[in-house]
Amino acid sequence: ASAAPDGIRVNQLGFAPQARKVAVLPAGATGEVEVIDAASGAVAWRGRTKPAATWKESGETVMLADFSALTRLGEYRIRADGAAPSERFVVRAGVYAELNRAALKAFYYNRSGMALDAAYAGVYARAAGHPDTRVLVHASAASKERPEGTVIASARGWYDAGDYNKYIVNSGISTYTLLAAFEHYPDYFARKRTGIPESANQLPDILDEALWNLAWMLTMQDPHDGGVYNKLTNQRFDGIVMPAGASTEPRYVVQKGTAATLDFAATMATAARVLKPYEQQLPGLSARMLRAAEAAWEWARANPAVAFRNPAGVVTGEYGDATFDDEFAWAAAELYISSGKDSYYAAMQPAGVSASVPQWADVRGLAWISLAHHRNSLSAVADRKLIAARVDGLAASLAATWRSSAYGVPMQGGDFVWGSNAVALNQSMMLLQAYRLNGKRDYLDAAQAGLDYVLGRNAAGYAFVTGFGARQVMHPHHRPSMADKVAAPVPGFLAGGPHAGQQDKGDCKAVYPSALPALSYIDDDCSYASNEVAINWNAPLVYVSAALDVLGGE
Ligand code: G3I
Ligand code: 9MR
Repeated sequence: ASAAPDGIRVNQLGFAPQARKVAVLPAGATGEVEVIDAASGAVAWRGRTKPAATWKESGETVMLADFSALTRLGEYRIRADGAAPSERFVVRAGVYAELNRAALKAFYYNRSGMALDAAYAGVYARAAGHPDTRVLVHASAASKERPEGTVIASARGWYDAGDYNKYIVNSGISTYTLLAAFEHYPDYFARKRTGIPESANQLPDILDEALWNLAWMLTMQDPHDGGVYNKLTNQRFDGIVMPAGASTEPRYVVQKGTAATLDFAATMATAARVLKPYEQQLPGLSARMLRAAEAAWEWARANPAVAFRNPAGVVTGEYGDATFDDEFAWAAAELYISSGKDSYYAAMQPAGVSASVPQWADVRGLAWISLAHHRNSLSAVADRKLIAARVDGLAASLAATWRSSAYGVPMQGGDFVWGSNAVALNQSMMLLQAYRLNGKRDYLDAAQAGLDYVLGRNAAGYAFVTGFGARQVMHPHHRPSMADKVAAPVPGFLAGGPHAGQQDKGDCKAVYPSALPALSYIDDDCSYASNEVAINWNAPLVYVSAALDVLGGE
């Protein structure tokens, strides 16, 4: 099935009964809309659209239909004269449970150094690649204790994306987001089994998954000084091969840096707190993580401005970031919460820290997420009013955009960057923090709109998660999906999404359908700038799908 370009757009999975439910209709449609039972054709809801408006991001003139009043469980389609009907969707509780399970399982499919057994991976079973048990210290990372060429073990971890390298900066925000999902919705994840080798143990699967990467992250810290290497990488990207078929040229740990070290500190401090109740299963680990976090913090204090640039000869992903105030704030906040030491709160200098939608290069929003979640148990130094004001302030501005958007989404202009679908979900994640604080219904509804957007209520008309929805992404830039000879891509991955910059034009022969931001997407595996997958894009999908399942009433 494929949504005609002039079709009615809707979240192709569906909605919880009490959720805000919105569809986008093309300008050619009449203002009369019907939601019909998909099987019987009976009319379940009838109403009118809002007036037409133009979304400059896609150049479309569209109308919104709000059918939230339809709460009866069922499977439906939306129709209107003058437009192709929508795809099918359902109304029921727990509507994102399978999506959430798959989004989390995607991390398993991207594990480095592990064979994926058919018992867990089905047709996506594969041999292990990149054991990383013998990795070289690169010239850029050499120290007295570890000169160039020193061999270290740095196994496990997730591949970053469609490539096979492992980057600390991007691992930090990704791992944190999974830990936060568990910290905020423990009951939801306590029961959730993703079908991984650890599913039979005493830990929730989401923690087992996070531990796979945390174990690797710990190896990326130089034990002699607390500094953390930016990445574990090939010199050049591997070809389009399965992990086991990848180049056997040496892999390196490359240059320590301030951003990587602080992201590590924040993530380890968070993990120390979240894993503390599992002392029996993980003896000593929580304390070890907190020590590692504090040692990283000390290194960053002594080396406060070491920006990362790819050293000569290394051309893989850079995740270069030269501003560190956000990483300092995030690390300080997590260390404060987990250690209870007021000095970290002071070091955060919270009055000078704004809130923004998180992404790999800007992590200050993560500090506010954690402070808001823990606000009732913080020590006296914490300014609770400030915490609430920061979280609400960001949500209010996102909700204002959502309210005035022709598409009814918080996404706009500058949000269509590389990985824009994750911008939508990180916006939702921040809106949800404000909703959890003050219960303002608009924030929940705007957060729902962000998930609706990636699941089909978008200009490209795709449900952007592999394996889900009626109009699916089939060709992500993901080496296993490209090389495995299975027609369907590995499921549960969020495609990067429309990217106004179209920064793969030189390499990708496929043609972008439009120069407009919201249409700058190609479902072709050559399009790494619009159709790659990445751990930092999947993590907010895990968070938001869980939160909306829980808050919508599973
Ligand atoms: O910071 C500049 C800004 O000053 C400028 O105005 C703007 C206009 O183009 O660009 C900004 O830089 C962008 C940067 O991200 C920071 O947002 C670059 O153009 C853009 O190319 C860059 O994209 C990153 C991309 O790697 C290329 O480096 C993506 O955020 C990042 O998600 C992506 O990550 C890759 C890894 O490197 C390798 N593994 C796969 C992964 C996903 O594609
Ligand atoms: O596969 C690489 C992808 O993971 C990166 O995000 C992207 C940008 O750094 O680069 C991809 O590799 C391409 C390389 O940059 C240029 N030659 C084609 C490669 C894709 O096959």
